[in-house]
Amino acid sequence: MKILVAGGDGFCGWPTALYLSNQGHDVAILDSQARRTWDDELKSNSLTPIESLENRVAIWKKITGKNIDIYKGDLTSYDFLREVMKQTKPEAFVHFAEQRSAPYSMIDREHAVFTQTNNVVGTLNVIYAIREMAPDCHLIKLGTMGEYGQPNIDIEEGYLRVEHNGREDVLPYPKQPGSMYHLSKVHDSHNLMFACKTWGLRVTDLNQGIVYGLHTEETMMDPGLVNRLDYDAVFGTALNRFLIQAAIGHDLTVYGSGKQTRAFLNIADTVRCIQIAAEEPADQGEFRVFNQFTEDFSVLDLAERVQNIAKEEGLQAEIGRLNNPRVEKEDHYYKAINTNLIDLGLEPHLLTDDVLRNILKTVIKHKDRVIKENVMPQITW
Ligand code: USQ
Repeated sequence: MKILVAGGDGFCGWPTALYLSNQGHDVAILDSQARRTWDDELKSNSLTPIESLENRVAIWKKITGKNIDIYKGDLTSYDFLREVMKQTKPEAFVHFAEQRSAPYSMIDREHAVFTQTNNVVGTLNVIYAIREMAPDCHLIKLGTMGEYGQPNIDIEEGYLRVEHNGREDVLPYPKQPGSMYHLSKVHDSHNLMFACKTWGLRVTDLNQGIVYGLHTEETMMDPGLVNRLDYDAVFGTALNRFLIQAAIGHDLTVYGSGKQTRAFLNIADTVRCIQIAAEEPADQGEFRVFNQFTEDFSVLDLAERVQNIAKEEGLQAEIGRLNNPRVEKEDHYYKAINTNLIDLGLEPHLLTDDVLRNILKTVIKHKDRVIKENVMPQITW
C-alpha cells in the first residue's frame, strides 16, 4: 500500500515508518520538524543522539534498498498538504503529527492555544484533503486513552451502550480528558466522527496508552536509525523517565501517591498496531475506535519495579514522592477494554523484567547526555 506517515520523524512515527517500509509498503513521511524545534525551545534533547531526517532516510535506503520520500511542512498549511496528497496519492494516511505533551499544553495560555490550534486545525485539514483528493484513503489517527479519563465504570472501545428512560442506544463513550492536550484529541475525535457520518470518510481512531521503550527491530539495524527517547518532565513519560532517572542516580519522580493507573504498551506494539489498522481498514463511512494498549499499571508499581531491576544492576534508585504537579485523580477504579486489536492478531510484548533490564542497559549507555535541570517537573496545572 501507499502509506503517508505524518509526524514520521517523531518517537512513534519514525519506528512506524521503518516498520511499514520493511513490511513492503510504499512509505512517505510528512513532518514539520516541530518536535526538534520544541527541544530547542525547552533547551532539552533526546537521550539518544538522533540523525537529521534526511540522514535517517538515507541510512535506511543504504541498508535495505527501500526508499522513503520526505515532505517537510506543516499540516496546518492546506496548500502544502494538498500538494503532498497530489504527489503521494496515499491509500492509508497515518496521522501522528500533533503536539502530544500534556505538560507542554499546560505551560500557559499561548501553549494551550498553540496545542489545540495545531492539533485540531491540522486534523481538520487532513479530513478536508482526504475528502477532496482521496476519498477512499483510510485515515489512521492517533488518539489517546487519556480522552476517557478515569471513570468509575469500565472503559469500552469508543462507544457505550446506554439505557435511559426505557430506551437504548450506542453512544460515543463519555470523555473526561485531563489536560488541554488531551482535550485537543477529544475535539479531533468529534470532528472525525462527523466526517465519517456526513461524507463517508473511513477512519480508525487509535486511543493509545503510554508508550515505553525505544527500540524496534528496524531502529536497531544501525546506530543512525536509533529512535529518540525523551526523559525531561515535559515530553518524557512515566516509565521511560523512571528508567533514565535510575540510570543517573536521580530519585524516581512519583507524582502524589502514585496510585494513578494508566494503560501502557511497548513501542514494538505501537508499530504493529498501525500495520494491523492499515491492512484491515475501516469501512467507508465507519468511525472505528481501538484502545491501543496491552497492560495497565499504577505509577508507583512501575517505580518499584524499576527500583528492583536497578538494584540488581548495582544502581541505587530511591522512590521520591513529589507533590503532584497535575490536577488528577490518584485513587480510582481503572479497567479498560482492549480486545479489538488482539482479535485482529496483535500479540502483545508484555513488560517483563528482561524488557525493563534491556531498556535500562540502553539508557545507561547514553546517560551522560542527560540535562539534569530538565528532570524535575516545573509545570503545574
Ligand atoms: N507521572 C509521574 N511521574 C512522572 C511522570 C508522570 O508520577 O515523572 C504520572 C502522571 O502524574 C500521570 C501518569 O504518570 O498520572 C502519566 O503521565 P505521563 O507524563 O507518562 O503521560 P501523559 O501526560 O498522560 O501523556 C502521555 C503522552 C501522550 C499520550 C498519553 C497516553 O505524552 O501523548 O496521549 O501518554 S494516556 O496517558 O493514556 O493519556
